Amino acid sequence: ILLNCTGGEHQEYIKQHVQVKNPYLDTMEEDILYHFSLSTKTHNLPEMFGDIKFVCVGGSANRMKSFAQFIHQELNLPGNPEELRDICEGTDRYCMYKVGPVLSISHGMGVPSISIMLHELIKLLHHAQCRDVVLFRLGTSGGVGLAPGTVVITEKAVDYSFRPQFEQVVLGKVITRSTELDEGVASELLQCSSELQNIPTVIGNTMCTHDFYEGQGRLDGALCSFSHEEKLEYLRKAYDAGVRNIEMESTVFAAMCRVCGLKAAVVCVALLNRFEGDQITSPHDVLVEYQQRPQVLVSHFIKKRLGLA
Ligand code: R2B
Ligand code: URA
Repeated sequence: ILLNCTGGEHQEYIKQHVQVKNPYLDTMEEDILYHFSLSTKTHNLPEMFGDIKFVCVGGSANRMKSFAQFIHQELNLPGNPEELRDICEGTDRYCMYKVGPVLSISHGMGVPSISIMLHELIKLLHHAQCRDVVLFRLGTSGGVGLAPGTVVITEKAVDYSFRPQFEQVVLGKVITRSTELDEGVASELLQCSSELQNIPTVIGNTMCTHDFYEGQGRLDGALCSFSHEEKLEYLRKAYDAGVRNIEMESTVFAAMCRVCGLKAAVVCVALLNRFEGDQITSPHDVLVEYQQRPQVLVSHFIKKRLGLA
């Protein structure tokens, strides 16, 4: 296709298609997406995934299965949502469900886990020749000065020093990548939240850490090397830097999507207010309802984009 493109068309192609940033990939005869249990030789990826427009990722396999069932209902698609097949059933690393133009995938907890998934997902979208794809991370988080249940649309994903960057060690050296997200998608999501009831939503910065306990200033881990006052001082500094929630994947998610020309957004519900405590004490049913909020919001976005809402 590329050979027949004029300069302008080529630019258009680059803009719309999912780009991998690796010259070696094109020289490979087969690409095995090991953690998905898929391969370019054994699966017809353009046929299986070519119509994907929205990719939703989240930590838990069960939650991403429920999301797939939910979006199936919301889009009024034929067939039984209870019978959705896990495309990655050949592995238990990640689960993946396709519902019309929506792909729902789990990524596990933390940067290393989501990063492996994103390498293979971006290659999958590239091999499948997908165009104009928007990616969402739907997650949970700890709120910083927010009431439990508040949904945070991430403005900037920031690191432990509140910088909008992600550090990756490559060949023993640190490479720094920007974590800017798509402003347009974020404001469209905020607009969606105003059209829904019972989804209190804010835009703010999201801090990504490499640990749930000490890394997030918790006093309730197996180890704790700081005082209650020091914890509050750190959270206060985070708040002053615009941080409204803390989770464990946003920076690498933002950085990888950006490099590959994918529009992306992070939508996480705050399960607690970290100024008030560290343990997650809300009852199970309350937590389940909180976790549905990012799903309802993103589903509304998708339906609007498809002209169904
Ligand atoms: C939010 O919740 C998980 C930890 O409980 C982690 O994956 C994250 O980012
Ligand atoms: N996920 C996190 O990473 N932190 C929290 O406090 C809650 C959920």
